[in-house]
Amino acid sequence: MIRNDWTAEEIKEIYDTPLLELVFRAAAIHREYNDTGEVQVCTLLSIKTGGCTEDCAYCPQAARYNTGVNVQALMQKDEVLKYAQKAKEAGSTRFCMGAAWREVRNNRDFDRVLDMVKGVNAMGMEVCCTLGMLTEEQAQKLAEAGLHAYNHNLDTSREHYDDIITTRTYDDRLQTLDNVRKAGVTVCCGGIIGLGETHDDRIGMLQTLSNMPEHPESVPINALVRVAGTPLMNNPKVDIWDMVRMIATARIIMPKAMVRLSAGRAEMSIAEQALCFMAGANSIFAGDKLLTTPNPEFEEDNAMFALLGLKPRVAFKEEKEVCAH
Ligand code: SAM
Ligand code: DTB
Ligand code: SF4
Repeated sequence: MIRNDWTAEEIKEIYDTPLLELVFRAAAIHREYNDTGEVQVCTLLSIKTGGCTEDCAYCPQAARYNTGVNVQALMQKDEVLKYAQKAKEAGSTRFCMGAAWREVRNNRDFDRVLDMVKGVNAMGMEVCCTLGMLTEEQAQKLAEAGLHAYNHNLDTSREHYDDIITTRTYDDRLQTLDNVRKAGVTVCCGGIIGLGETHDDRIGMLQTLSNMPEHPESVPINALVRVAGTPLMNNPKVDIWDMVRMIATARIIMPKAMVRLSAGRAEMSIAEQALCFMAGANSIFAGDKLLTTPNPEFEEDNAMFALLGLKPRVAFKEEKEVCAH
């Protein structure tokens, strides 16, 4: 049963379950709702990098921190499509384009992004974008261009949010997510752990996600990648058990969502990642770079899939199943 009325107490009880029991429960629910043998492989591309006006304390692309990220203007469409083709050939079924923007503006850059979306969609991949805040009209234009998903993370709880970002509000984020929904684009929304949040903050974020009128189809769980020059560079490394708890809890309360083991894999062993898959994660980002930070090599991930007997998930699986019925 899919629920949208989880209380914080209920989520806390799940999150605090003894670890092996929690993993067992999450694995059982995962098996009931999803094909546990498959993991979706996605590729990220930073189409506009660095120089961002915002002050997100974790982010290497904020102009105000000295992180050594090279500023790069919006890429050309043809170049982006070449990357998308390579990603497809390497087995990715979802291609996500990220821009270091506060928000989308109605200008030629946006028109170029719409062309990129059309191009990637025509290649038969699920196309996703993460471009900052969006109006309903902009979301509609992206939908018309063939956008499958829009990523916009809550990042943390409402209570902890102001310690991480001051240049836009939690409600701004929820408004963008609402605009995406209204345009009929699927929602990709999750957060980051390791920002100095409490366990209750994590539970609060999961509650906001799971109590949306419709669960996000995709929930990325990121472990903070600590980048020199950002205010959070000296935060402690995320404990793998916290990552496992987060993934398992997300899986139990949002059984059908794609739970994505997102940033942080470069610092995880295969055994640790296997625990995350056991706990219900069913997607990764492949390729040696996320947006600006390192990610495991393609060959390493191939070897991991072979070792664990995982197979990559096909594109548009949900839609195909609906059509078949
Ligand atoms: N500028 C747009 C925005 O903020 O919505 C899109 C790109 S932004 C880089 C996308 C997401 O990447 C952020 O919301 C955050 O969750 C994640 N992210 C950024 N830096 C990260 C880091 N150092 N570690 C983990 N996740 C990070
Ligand atoms: C998400 O939740 N994680 C991805 C994707 N959505 C856009 C981004 C992770 C970025 C990590 C830092 C970097 O590489 O710049
Ligand atoms: Fe800019 Fe997005 Fe980074 Fe925040 S997370 S600084 S909005 S690129």
